[in-house]
Amino acid sequence: MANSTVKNSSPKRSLRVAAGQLGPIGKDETRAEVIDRLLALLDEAADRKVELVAFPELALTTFFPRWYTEDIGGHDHYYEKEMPGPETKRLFDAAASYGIGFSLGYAELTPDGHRYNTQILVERDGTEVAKFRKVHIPGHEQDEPWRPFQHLERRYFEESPEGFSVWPAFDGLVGLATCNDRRWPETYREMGLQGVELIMIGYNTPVHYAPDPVQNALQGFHNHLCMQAGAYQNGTWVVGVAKGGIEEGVESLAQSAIYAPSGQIVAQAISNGDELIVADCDLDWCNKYKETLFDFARYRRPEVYQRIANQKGVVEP
Ligand code: ING
Repeated sequence: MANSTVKNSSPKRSLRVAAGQLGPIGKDETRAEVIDRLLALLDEAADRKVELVAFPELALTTFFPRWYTEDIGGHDHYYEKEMPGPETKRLFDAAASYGIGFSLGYAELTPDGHRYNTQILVERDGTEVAKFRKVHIPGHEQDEPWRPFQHLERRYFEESPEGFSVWPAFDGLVGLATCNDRRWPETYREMGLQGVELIMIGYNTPVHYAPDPVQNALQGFHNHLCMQAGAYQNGTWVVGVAKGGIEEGVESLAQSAIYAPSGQIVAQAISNGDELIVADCDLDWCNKYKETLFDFARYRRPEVYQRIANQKGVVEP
């Protein structure tokens, strides 16, 4: 009788992924200074043989929606008119020379005058995979002087008309979401229904939540709660990457983390500053959930979920 057991170890699709967390970016910090910080994280990623680095939301500038301007164009100097542009090209060139892919959040001003909170996804060979525009825009549209600081994203960014996509890249299926998107279960399920295996989510999250300050102490809990649930309920890896620390007087949540399809946290930042956290993500691990508990084709009941897609607000019985 054969005494050698043949392990059915088909080669794992293991991807070494990092979150490139940033500390505060001052309102007068130049893009060149910020790019130097991103390059330092990229250098460390190369040393650690990382293949894909997720950078935060609005990673090139300070979080300018905290200040009201009468003129909507008052913050236009914080937007990118092209990506890569003259200042960001250094980052793209360095990443391509290392063979490292990355996602990068920035404020986008399109040639026809649209303003989006955007992320770009770049493959290891330097080619652009996709651009994603933030879907759920939190905060308010007008100056609200009662607040210690503003959260005027709804003044300075339009909602994405495109929604959530998933792209074949990095030997798997990859998706993007931005900050407030991570709080909505629809975000993950829209990508889960496209087979997503890795979602990268950049965020800038003030600790103080003016409409209900009781939530301040729960920001870290809510941060992990959303992404652990999203990962588990859709059998996908999730990378949450912060711009944290006290930025222009506003304390922002750090606690970047990498979440397995089980919902477990497999890597977590310990600082509020520039910090690289790394995890080896076995993309085939997703199937332990996609092919069992969350076998959507077998168990989902869209015929009784019609409200989720077709109804915006609450309609009481
Ligand atoms: N920021 C915040 C976020 O959703 C916010 C807005 C802050 C919501 C605090 C709730 C509590 O993380 C962005 N940029 O969406």
